[in-house]
Amino acid sequence: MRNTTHDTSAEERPRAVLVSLVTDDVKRSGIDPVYSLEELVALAETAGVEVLTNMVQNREKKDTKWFIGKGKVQELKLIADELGANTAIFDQELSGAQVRNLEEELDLKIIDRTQLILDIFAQRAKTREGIIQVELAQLSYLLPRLSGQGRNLSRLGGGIGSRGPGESKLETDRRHIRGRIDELKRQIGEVEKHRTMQRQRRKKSGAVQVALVGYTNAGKSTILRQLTNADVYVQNQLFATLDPTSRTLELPGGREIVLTDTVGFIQNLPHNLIAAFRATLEEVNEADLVLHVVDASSDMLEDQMKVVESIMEELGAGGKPQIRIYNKKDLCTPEQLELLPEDEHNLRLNAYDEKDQEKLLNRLQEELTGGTVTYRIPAARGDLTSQLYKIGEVVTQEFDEEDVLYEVRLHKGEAEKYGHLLEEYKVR
Ligand SMILES: Nc1nc2c(ncn2[C@@H]2O[C@H](COP(=O)(O)OP(=O)(O)OP(=O)(O)O)[C@@H](O)[C@H]2O)c(=O)[nH]1
Ligand SMILES: [Mg+2]
Repeated sequence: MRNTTHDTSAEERPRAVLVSLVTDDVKRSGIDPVYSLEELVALAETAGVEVLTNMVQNREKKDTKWFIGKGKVQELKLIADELGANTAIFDQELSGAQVRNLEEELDLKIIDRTQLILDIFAQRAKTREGIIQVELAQLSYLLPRLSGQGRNLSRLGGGIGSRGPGESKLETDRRHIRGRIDELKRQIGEVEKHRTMQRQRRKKSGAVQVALVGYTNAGKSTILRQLTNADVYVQNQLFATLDPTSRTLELPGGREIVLTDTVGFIQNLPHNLIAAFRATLEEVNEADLVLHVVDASSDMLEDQMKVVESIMEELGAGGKPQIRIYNKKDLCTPEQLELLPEDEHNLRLNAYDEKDQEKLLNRLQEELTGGTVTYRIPAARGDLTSQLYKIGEVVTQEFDEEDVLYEVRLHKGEAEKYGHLLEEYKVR
């Protein structure tokens, strides 16, 4: 299954009216509907949609049949006619029945936020791993929406590019889709195995793992590229990065770390997507240190940080040691700058500024280097000595009868991993 936005030359470019329904539930959720709609505009444009206008309805609850109120449906029809729209994109998730009812009444392609995000991911997926994960997410989204629906499967499945999972080989039946889901899960199992092996290899090499996480467009890939010259995709658009990229990097003290760039987060990230991307996001769980990159120049800074933190919790990575990077400080107003903390857990950065890059590397160096510890180890215990070399840098070494006294400057991550064996030989 592929998204076909860019290879439907016969297809006209989607021209869309965006629709947001602000219910009491939405208000309670703490998500700012105005900002959410702005983001929907950016998402739609990222997907190649021409955004014509938007409309908002405040309503206590959604309408079961139409999602928005019946009167609003007619209003939408008029606006769409007048502007020559062929698509309506809703900022909230619709049921399969609502999509069908709206499509029939309006003769527009109906898409919701989740589907739009899935569509962008489908456009972006380049690696085998990414492609499998997106397809799984799309099918998991689609499957519950097929129930009780006897006809015209193809209309429902279609994303922006009109086809999505709908028309090609998926216009068969649910059994077919279930079979495909099982197959994809099996393939993801293999991806997982492969990733685990890669990680074990990296662990053996002793390098500390550092993961860049953050809201989409915060500047994660830029930081990776600036620090390592990695050839990664940097774009002023949402979800530029889909697959994690890792590069080794040498800290000022000569120590090597592995820095990993990851997929960006967004509010209301479809749950199916998080589930499908678990294999990829596992990189975050394995990290010794998380660099949470935020776009400090955004007005929605606080909300974006909250979204990232809650997804991190969901992934089980909430408790990791973390440094917050307030990126794009060069775009901040003096008032914005003033509010940004700077201490051992918070760092202001212009990713393109060499001095700032140096500052970040030094901060990493400090963070990953513990104090010094002295061990007394029997000279005959070569096994322990080799552990010792894993947990840090031996600064001095002194013989004392049958023992050797080692002074070690600890490497934090490794000391936590391998230090326990040496605990009883600690002198101070
Ligand atoms: N002015 C300025 N622009 C920056 C800075 N860091 C990143 N950018 C720009 O911000 C945009 C997004 O950068 P990316 O590195 O692609 O962001 P990302 O976090 O990887 O985004 P996704 O992969 O979409 O999640 C690009 O246009 C960058 O050039 C910075 O410190 N200052
Ligand atoms: Mg990126």
